[in-house]
Amino acid sequence: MTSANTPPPRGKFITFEGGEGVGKTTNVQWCADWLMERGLEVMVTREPGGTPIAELIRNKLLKAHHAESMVPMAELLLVFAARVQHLEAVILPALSQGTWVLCDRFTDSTIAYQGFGRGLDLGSIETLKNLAQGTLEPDCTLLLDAPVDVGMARARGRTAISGEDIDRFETEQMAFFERVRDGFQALAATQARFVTLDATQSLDDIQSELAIRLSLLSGL
Ligand code: Z5A
Repeated sequence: MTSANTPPPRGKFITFEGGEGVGKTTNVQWCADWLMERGLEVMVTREPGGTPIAELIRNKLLKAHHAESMVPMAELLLVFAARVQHLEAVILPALSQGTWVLCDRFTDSTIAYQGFGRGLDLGSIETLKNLAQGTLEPDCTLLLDAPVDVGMARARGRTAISGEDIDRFETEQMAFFERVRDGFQALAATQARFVTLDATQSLDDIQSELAIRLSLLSGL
């Protein structure tokens, strides 16, 4: 129990990563429900986005099909501009109040998409990462991994049902998404905070694995 003067223990920062259509959004919400049912304060957010300003940047990055093509460095800087706003206005205050923050994509997506996908220099991305987030890293990163065609078919199926327009990234070629998947796998191979889940499994099977992970992280 915490007294009136003792700050609550910092919340945990969990990120969900992977290619298009692998089930991030579905499973972020499932995890939030699992934790809230056990009495924890939880916030679900996403990148790019998560604040009004960062959502405006998201719109420029994803939805707007510009008359000129966006150069990769402009894309990279916009992603980090949105992230700094999101961190300062939403993520850091929530963590310091003891809220668990579940974030649909974070900086690993930048390394995978702008680094491996677009071919931007990984050292420059690391410099921007240090500038934006200092020593902050997720407590755990859940990587949902599936062959590109599996995720793509699921995402296209969802778009067909909802009638949403496809976004700027969805117009990329298969080879781009293969490089992105390689990027996530390379990160997962070198960093202990990653847990890789086989996203071709049924949702029931994935969520059984997620429950084990959440239980370990929360002690519940
Ligand atoms: N981006 C970037 O370039 N750099 C950055 O730093 C960041 C992002 C942070 C954001 O898109 C885009 O921004 C993204 C990278 C770029 N572009 N792409 N591609 P986003 O995150 O908003 O959208 P997305 O990655 O394309 O995700 P998505 O299409 O929303 O997919 P998802 O969230 O991973 O999946 P889902 O919506 O939960 O599931 C898709 C469908 O599959 C749905 O109908 C589910 O019911 C179904 N599903 C999910 N799991 C299963 C299983 N296991 N079995 C069967 N069916 C399933």
